[in-house]
Amino acid sequence: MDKETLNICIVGKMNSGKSTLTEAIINKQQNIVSWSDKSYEYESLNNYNCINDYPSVLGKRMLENLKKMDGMVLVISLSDFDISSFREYVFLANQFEIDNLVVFVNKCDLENSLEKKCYAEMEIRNVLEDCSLDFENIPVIYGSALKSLEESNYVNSDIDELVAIMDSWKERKSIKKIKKR
Ligand SMILES: Nc1nc2c(ncn2[C@@H]2O[C@H](COP(=O)(O)OP(=O)(O)OP(=O)(O)O)[C@@H](O)[C@H]2O)c(=O)[nH]1
Ligand SMILES: [Mg+2]
Repeated sequence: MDKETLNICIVGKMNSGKSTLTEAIINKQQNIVSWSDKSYEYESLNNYNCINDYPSVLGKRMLENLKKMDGMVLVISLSDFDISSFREYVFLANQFEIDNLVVFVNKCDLENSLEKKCYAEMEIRNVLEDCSLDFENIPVIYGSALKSLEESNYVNSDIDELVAIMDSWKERKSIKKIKKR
């Protein structure tokens, strides 16, 4: 079966670690097909994934670009946790009907208390529920993009888990309809 090309955007508040996470994902790939400024395509087991490292403030062109996205990685930092900006990105995912979603809670190397993680999880699920998303089934991963990059012996199952989730995604149906027209 032919592999599909999936467009995936990495979004989140300024400094949440989007670019570091993008680098950590790409660092794990054997088959990089192409790259340009802020955009990298690699061949995975099931797909061709084109990862787009978005800026925190989305201008008109970036918003327009969301129409082409099959999936979204929502990055939120645990150390300076800001649920209100997170809500804005979830709102965009909903508005643009991006149904392949994963939340990456970053900077867990700086803030690792179970209490803080439980609080973050509750807040995140509340926002997903408020936006009428399938809030119970959207994966929430806790990790550290920087650790993954810096420490080669760091057991970075967080990034592996993220990569595996993206590889399980399929092209979104609403896009397929547009492409077939
Ligand atoms: N401690 C720690 N620092 C991190 C982690 N990920 C990123 N950082 C740091 O956070 C800062 C911002 O990281 P970036 O990856 O540039 O964040 P960004 O979201 O791309 O930032 P903008 O593009 O400016 O919005 C940098 O100093 C990174 O080294 C992490 O997991 N842990
Ligand atoms: Mg960046």
